[in-house]
Amino acid sequence: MESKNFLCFQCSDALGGKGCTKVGVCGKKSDVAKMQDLLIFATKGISAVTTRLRAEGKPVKPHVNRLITLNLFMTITNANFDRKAFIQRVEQTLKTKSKLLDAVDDKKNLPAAALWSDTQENFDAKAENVGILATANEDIRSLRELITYGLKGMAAYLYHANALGYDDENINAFAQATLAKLLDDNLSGDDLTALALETGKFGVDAMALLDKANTETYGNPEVTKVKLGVGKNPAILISGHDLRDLEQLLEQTEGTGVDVYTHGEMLPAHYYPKFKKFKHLVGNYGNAWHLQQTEFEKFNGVILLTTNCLMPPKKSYADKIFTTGAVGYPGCKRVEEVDGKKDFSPLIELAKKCPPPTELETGEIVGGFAHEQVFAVADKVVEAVKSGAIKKFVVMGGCDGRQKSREYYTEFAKALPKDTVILTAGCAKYKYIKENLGDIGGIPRVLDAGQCNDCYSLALIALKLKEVFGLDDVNKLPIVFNIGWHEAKAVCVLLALLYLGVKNIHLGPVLPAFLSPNVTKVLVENFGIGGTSTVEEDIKKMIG
Ligand code: SF4
Ligand code: SF3
Repeated sequence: MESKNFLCFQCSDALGGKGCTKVGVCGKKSDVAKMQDLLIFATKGISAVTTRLRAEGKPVKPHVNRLITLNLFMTITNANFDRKAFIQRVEQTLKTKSKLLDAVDDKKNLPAAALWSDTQENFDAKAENVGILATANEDIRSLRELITYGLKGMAAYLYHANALGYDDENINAFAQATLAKLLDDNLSGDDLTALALETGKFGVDAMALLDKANTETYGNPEVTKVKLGVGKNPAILISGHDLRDLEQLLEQTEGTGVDVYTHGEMLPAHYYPKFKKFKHLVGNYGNAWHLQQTEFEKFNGVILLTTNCLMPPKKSYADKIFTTGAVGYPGCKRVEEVDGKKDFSPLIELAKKCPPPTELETGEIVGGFAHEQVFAVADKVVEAVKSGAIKKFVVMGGCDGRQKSREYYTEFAKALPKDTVILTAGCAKYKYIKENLGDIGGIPRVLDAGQCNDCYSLALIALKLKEVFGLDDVNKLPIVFNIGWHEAKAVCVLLALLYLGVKNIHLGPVLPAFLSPNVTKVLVENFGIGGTSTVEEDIKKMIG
């Protein structure tokens, strides 16, 4: 097995603000990191083939699109730590690609990755040459990675839409054509910058597709109080972003005496009308992903990880962890989909033997302020702005993370003047949603729209306000953006916001390690992107 160094700098935990090289801060080992690099290379290769097929007027089948989508999703931060799973994906990708190649009429000028085929024995050697450092120019490398992470985030959202039966050929075709372009050494920095913005456009489309899939399947989110305490039954904790998994789990646990709790990014499921009918969906347990090693231990029951963020499980609860979809961890049990269905009975049987959860906290939190719910009270909001009761909206969506410096977001939220309203989505909210920040004439000061993909809702709300106030530019609204980021989904959201014309976004707690000084300069000069400093300075700068 390989033990040489690698380079990964795709998340906010990148070691020393530069990148992980021996073992990931996330726990990713070098032999896994290398198979992820190889899978991305193979995925670019098959994408070059599908792009050629489309150019020849030949349709690409859904199973091929889905293979590409899942490959991208699996390599996202804190999703999959299972080397074997990546090896299998590379093999499957090569096999599928070889069949597709037979259908290509004109194989001239296809990139080497499109023609690459190999046996498992050589995978490690091949992986050495196809990682991030294979691109020598640091600015081109930076832009290629920025786009790749945007595409990974987009793939995550597309995957969830697919799970509900929704798909979009334009998004698939764009993602694959873009992956193929990342192999093209003729593309300049300007070409890649334009491609990054276009990735933002398709990021918006992917989030819109998922929004449509979620709301048409589960109804429009409603303002909801979610319980934080626990009941007396044994239980299953479901984490991640996959609502279809939750739906199947709730159907299968109904009447079994096993309760279900949400964790992390699954919290917003409570806001959807369709999930409210399940009385055994008790509440939300714990906080954002980075506290899972202590909180999962106290849960006592079974835990299902449907997407990132998974931390390497502690021995005390590893035997109760199940993974599914893009997530994986060596030694942990898995639930696979068979004919569109997942069988959660092994989880239910195990849960029945477990003690009920240990209570971490009591009380409740309020959320469900997605676009339709906010539009319904738009008059009230506009009135509050016109009367001066609300002076500013502060978008604080994105991710939470393990760095101590992220306490900044709690302190920032608490220090905001009482006439400001926080708009949030994603697990970033855990830094302040339990702080009882009060309300303004009945409008809570923290409006949670949902998961990170529901940043789409925040964008729609901003565009609606622009329309209501008769403004020609979203940047003229009394809205500031102070976003916490951690992983690729937040990169997709960031590119989406840039595409929508939002300027002066503050990004913290650190700027991405994958941005080279020159690329950072472009983002600062053209979009006013900046980092964060101290709470006092930032309040002064952003609120005035
Ligand atoms: Fe490091 Fe983040 Fe990459 Fe893990 S995903 S190896 S923490 S940069
Ligand atoms: Fe959180 Fe991982 Fe990004 Fe969906 S669960 S926002 S960090």
